[in-house]
Amino acid sequence: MKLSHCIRYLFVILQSFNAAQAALVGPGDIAFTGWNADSRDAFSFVALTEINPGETIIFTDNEWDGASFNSGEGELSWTANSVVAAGTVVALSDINSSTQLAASTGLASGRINLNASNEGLFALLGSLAAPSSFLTAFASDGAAGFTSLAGTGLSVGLNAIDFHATAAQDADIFAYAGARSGQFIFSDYLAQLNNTSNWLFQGGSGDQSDDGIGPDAPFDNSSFSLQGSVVNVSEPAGLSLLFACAVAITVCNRRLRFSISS
Ligand SMILES: [Ca+2]
Ligand SMILES: [Ca+2]
Ligand SMILES: [Ca+2]
Repeated sequence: MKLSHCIRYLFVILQSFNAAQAALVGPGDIAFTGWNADSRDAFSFVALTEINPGETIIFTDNEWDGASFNSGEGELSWTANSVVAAGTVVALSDINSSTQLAASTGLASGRINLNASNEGLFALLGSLAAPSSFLTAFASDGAAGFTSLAGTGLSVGLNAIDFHATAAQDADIFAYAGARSGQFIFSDYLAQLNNTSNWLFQGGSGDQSDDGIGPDAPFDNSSFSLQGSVVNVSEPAGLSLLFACAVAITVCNRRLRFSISS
């Protein structure tokens, strides 16, 4: 085997590895960064893994009872139409208007009218009738918002956020105000993103989303970044990559030696 073939072989392995890793899989792959139930409803989320073109996230404010969603509220789908890099914040505005709904990147359709109290918002893969995996969830007031997280694989504080029994319970607008830099891997932002003390909020009668007092909409959509230039690779994936490269180098090395000696 020629050296150029070896290099190409390694490159294909690395490409395959990247393609296999960059996809929405489950809890913690995204996290909410903004939520507004006043006036022009909106929410935003950060991609904590790369999202491929064609991947779709379903959002709903229906309640989950541990096995299925009830009905009567809204559903919205968002589909990436280009690669969305990890760390990107995606903003969906005017979600309570199917005609004015807009996404900062990707394509959105549907409608969700967020309640100013006792509301929840789920993000999932698959469909409402048959979710294949939940990504995250937001509740302005615990069980009154989620109903239940049973069977979702989500945990409050880890990959879901709940403002029940905090000063922000049943507020109308919430915005993440924590750090967006300083972590070595994107998943290390989950604890900060799902910690209610890192959020600004406002509530009350009238519109607090456009009163000049933080938080206001639109939200801060600046990207999250990593410390230094460390590649975002999870531990099992990193070990797999290391093993694949070691095998490839061994094979190439043996074939090169065979080529030279023969
Ligand atoms: Ca609801
Ligand atoms: Ca209000
Ligand atoms: Ca405000």
